[in-house]
Amino acid sequence: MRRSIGIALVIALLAAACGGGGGSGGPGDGGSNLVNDSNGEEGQEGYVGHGGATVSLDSNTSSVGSASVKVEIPDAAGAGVQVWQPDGLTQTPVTAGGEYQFSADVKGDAGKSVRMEILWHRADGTFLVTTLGEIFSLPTDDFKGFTLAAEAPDEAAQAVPQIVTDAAPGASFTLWIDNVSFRETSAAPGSSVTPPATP
Ligand SMILES: [Ca+2]
Repeated sequence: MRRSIGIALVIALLAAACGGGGGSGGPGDGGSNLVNDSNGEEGQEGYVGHGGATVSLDSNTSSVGSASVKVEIPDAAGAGVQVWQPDGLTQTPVTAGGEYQFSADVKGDAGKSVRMEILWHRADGTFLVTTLGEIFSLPTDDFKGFTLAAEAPDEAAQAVPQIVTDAAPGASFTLWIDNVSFRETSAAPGSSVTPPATP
């Protein structure tokens, strides 16, 4: 418990530090992090390998804290890591019309092409549509922050953010992900705004 409070505080401080402009900022971080914000420090709960990828905790590499989530990705299109609630079975609730932002620090052991995506689903779990981010090459020296922002489409009630290959990469490779957040930055018109977490 003490530890998660400490981590939440660090995130709040980082958000405050980024708020002054520069950086990849955008309109602000808005509401609290809706997904596992353990940053791979205590486990990889909620991080699910997709398309044959396997997920583990790596305490030798990190952008925040001392560990990150290591994703070993096979030579396959659409393979990578999905971010679910910590049980690994529950999607993250969203409100149609709200603005959402998925951000993460990412690194690879090869400059392979990947992309951030958000899979939107209805309340009954049926699939609606995918928001596709820009394809980018993984940085191999240091972690770099990437962000995908999108409005939750009509009927959307839950979402799964993911980072996956756009095409078969030609060889298996490793991706590390840390400092992950998925938050509502602006509520749908007519609904109440999620207040930022108070320190
Ligand atoms: Ca970490």
